[in-house]
Amino acid sequence: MALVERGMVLSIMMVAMQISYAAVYKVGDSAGWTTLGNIDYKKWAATKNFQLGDTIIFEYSAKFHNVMRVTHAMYKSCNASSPIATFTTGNDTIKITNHGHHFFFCGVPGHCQAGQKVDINVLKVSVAASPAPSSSPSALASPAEATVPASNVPAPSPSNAAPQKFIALKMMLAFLAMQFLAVNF
Ligand SMILES: *[C@@H]1O[C@H](CO)[C@@H](O)[C@H](O)[C@H]1NC(C)=O
Ligand SMILES: *[C@@H]1O[C@H](CO)[C@@H](O)[C@H](O)[C@H]1NC(C)=O
Ligand SMILES: [Cu+2]
Repeated sequence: MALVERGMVLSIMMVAMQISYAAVYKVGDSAGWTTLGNIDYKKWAATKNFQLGDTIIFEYSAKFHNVMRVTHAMYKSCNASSPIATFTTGNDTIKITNHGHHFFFCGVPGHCQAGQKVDINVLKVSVAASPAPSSSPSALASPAEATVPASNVPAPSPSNAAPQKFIALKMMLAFLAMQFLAVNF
């Protein structure tokens, strides 16, 4: 009985911890990946706290758009001549597995210039998970990162609340499971 219980708690804990770090973000939220409506993708990204393991979804009409992952230089100049990767399904799911900047734009002529571009930046220090270590050397901005205006960060929008809350719940669950184990072992 106790063994079954322990096993159950352990598996709940493992699932909870695994899911804690995997949020799914649809670029542009309900608007998706488009040139219509002047979506501010910079603003959209600024309200998110991207983590390793998160998934980014680009949803769009494949007739009119695409997704290219590019270098910072290409991103800045909207130069689509040699992308790192190109996605064209109209429902492109990209899992983030590295820290730092991930630059994307639409490679259809004129679209990047019109603002269909987004910088997914995965910070080394998680804002949500660990409030403390801001003095670690690895957290210092590199010259490339320093060019991104840090002041241009608006208050979190309601669209940000859902995944954050979800993550908090999962972490709480993991914490409770740990407490339970500590008492029962
Ligand atoms: C785009 O990038 C390529 C390769 O990096 C370069 O040869 C080309 O001149 C660039 N085009 C523009 C318009 O800057
Ligand atoms: C896009 O793919 C995701 C899974 O990767 C799926 O949940 C979603 O329904 C798809 N959307 C469309 C419009 O096909
Ligand atoms: Cu486009």
